[in-house]
Amino acid sequence: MEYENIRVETRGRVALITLHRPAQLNALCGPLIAELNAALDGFERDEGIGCIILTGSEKAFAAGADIPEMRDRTHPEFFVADPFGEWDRVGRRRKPMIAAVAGYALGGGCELAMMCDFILAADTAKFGQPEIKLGVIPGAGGTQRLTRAVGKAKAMELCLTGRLMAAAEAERAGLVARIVPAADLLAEAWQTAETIASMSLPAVMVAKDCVDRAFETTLAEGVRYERGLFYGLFATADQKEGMAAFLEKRKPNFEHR
Ligand code: CO8
Repeated sequence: MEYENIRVETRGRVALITLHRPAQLNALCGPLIAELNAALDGFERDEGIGCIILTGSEKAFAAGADIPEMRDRTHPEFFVADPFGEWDRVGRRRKPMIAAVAGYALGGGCELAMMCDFILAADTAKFGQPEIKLGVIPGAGGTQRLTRAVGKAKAMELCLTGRLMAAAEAERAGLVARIVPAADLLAEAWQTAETIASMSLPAVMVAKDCVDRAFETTLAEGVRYERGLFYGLFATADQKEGMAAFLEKRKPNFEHR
């Protein structure tokens, strides 16, 4: 399928989606989000794909939602069209998604990165929720996901001042999993994604589901949830294969990957 606002590539069991609106620093317009969801729908259906990388350009992962597109919207238009419904779909994917972020990840760009399962950041990455400078607030989950990631003090400061946060601070605060030199970002992302895609896909999806559950529930409920799914994995051939391979000192040959 031909896309206008994204580029798509697959290598083995890994898919790479590159946001591609260079003249607008990958500003996230409605058609881009629709194309992103169309690509993700395909990769979710494709049994040959085990992990997805989402990236932007060297200068910008994404500089936010598209401001000219939003500027003249009215309340009833937003209410009826509910553009955030499409954004939410990005964050509800069941296969693992890595955000590989270089340059600006601002506003909706930061929110999109946080919808992924974790963020690998180039040392050039800059994160922020500058919507306050436009007279609005984050609208695609930023006040919630950023607060869960970095805690109230820093989230509040970023949302109230619009200050940008460099990669090192973002890593210290727990927003990003790891920082790598900008020149190595994509290679690191491919390698990490290949590692994940080489595992048993049901186990990967269950692990993702359980970690996400930690944000939705109490500790006791979350542990109970994890326990049920842990026992459930013993119904898979991949559990038998994984443990047999360890004991036979060989690499596992998972059925579902
Ligand atoms: N939307 C549309 N175009 C943009 C955006 C954007 N968010 N950001 C940058 N651009 C465009 C600029 O207008 C400019 O275009 P042109 O050359 O035609 O004037 C081009 O990209 C290059 O930008 P700059 O010249 O400004 O580049 P600089 O290197 O000087 O600055 C910055 C880079 C700091 C990233 C700067 O562009 C900037 O501050 N951008 C806006 C950042 C921002 O405020 N983001 C938040 C947007 S609101 C939001 O994300 C709410 C999310 C809720 C989801 C809504 C769903 C409907």
